[in-house]
Amino acid sequence: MSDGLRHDYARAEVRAIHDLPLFELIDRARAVHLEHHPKSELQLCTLLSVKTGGCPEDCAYCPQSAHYKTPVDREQLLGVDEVLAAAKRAREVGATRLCMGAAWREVKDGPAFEQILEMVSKVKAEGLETCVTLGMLTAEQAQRLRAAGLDAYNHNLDSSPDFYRSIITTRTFDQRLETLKNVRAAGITVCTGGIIGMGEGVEDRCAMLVELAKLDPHPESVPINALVRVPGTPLENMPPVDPLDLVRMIATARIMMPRSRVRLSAGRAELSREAQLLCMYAGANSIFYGETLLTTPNQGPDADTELMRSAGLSAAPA
Ligand code: SAM
Ligand code: DTB
Ligand code: SF4
Repeated sequence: MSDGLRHDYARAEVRAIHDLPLFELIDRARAVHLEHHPKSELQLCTLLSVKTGGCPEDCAYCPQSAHYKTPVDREQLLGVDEVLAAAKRAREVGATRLCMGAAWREVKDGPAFEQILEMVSKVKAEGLETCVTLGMLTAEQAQRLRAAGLDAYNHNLDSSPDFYRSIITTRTFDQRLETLKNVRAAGITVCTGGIIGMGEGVEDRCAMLVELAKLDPHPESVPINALVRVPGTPLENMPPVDPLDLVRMIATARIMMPRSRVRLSAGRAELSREAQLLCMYAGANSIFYGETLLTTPNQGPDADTELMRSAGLSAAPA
């Protein structure tokens, strides 16, 4: 309880919150939200894939896995200048954080990692918060990222420990927790969440939230993704996520992790404006902002500016 918040939720207790009558759930989540966060602010984070495709992992949802034939081609690590140009564009359209992703299983020491460190320090110098997601990380690598100016590290638990095994076989749930431990120990803020719509049950969704809330302190950011169904991946034919399932997940996460930023993440392009706003009313106060996520389309900045204007939301300061 180092943060004075609860880390010992039982799955049944979470299920009871999750399954409340919808308005009651939203009322509770909104009350928690208003107690801990400004009521009309949205954090705008831009994603950039700095190393795309050809990943050795077999994550069943992922278009970048080398195990599946998808529309995503393998690309080299971007140069520092290309990344800086993208960072400036992101800042100009209003983003406060740049999250750079690499389709790696893990970070390997060597020239590519040195280049990532340079990207981090230069993006930071542009006045943006920096986040990277590079796969597994050792304690030493985490410390080097911190020294380069890294603010946040994204590494998702993805699903419940049980369901995880049916989605990824090439690394374990415990290895994910180990990476998060290294990130926390280095003094980098933790960004970790998961995906719904992969065929998991509500019990799995609740079990994932239990695991996220066990982290002490709670993760600073909790991305909740709806599966983006990409042709060629094993999950391409999953039914679409019911937007109200997303609202329930976000509201439950908000109640369990009151101080965390809950991010309405992938899958937003398929949501109506009203569904997005309901997610935000229920506790989401961060979005991925930009034309693309890592490899798939996102609702662009113009639509987001319009959405924020219509609801009277403002961009959260860095
Ligand atoms: N390779 C690194 C890793 O897996 O840790 C970093 C990049 S990986 C693409 C980051 C996260 O994106 C995954 O953990 C997953 O939660 C999310 N993601 C990937 N493909 C997705 C999809 N099709 N729909 C929703 N979320 C997805
Ligand atoms: C997260 O939770 N979602 C982002 C980010 N963290 C790295 C990635 C979403 C990827 C969606 C599929 C794609 O565009 O490749
Ligand atoms: Fe690789 Fe990350 Fe995609 Fe898994 S989610 S296949 S580790 S890029």
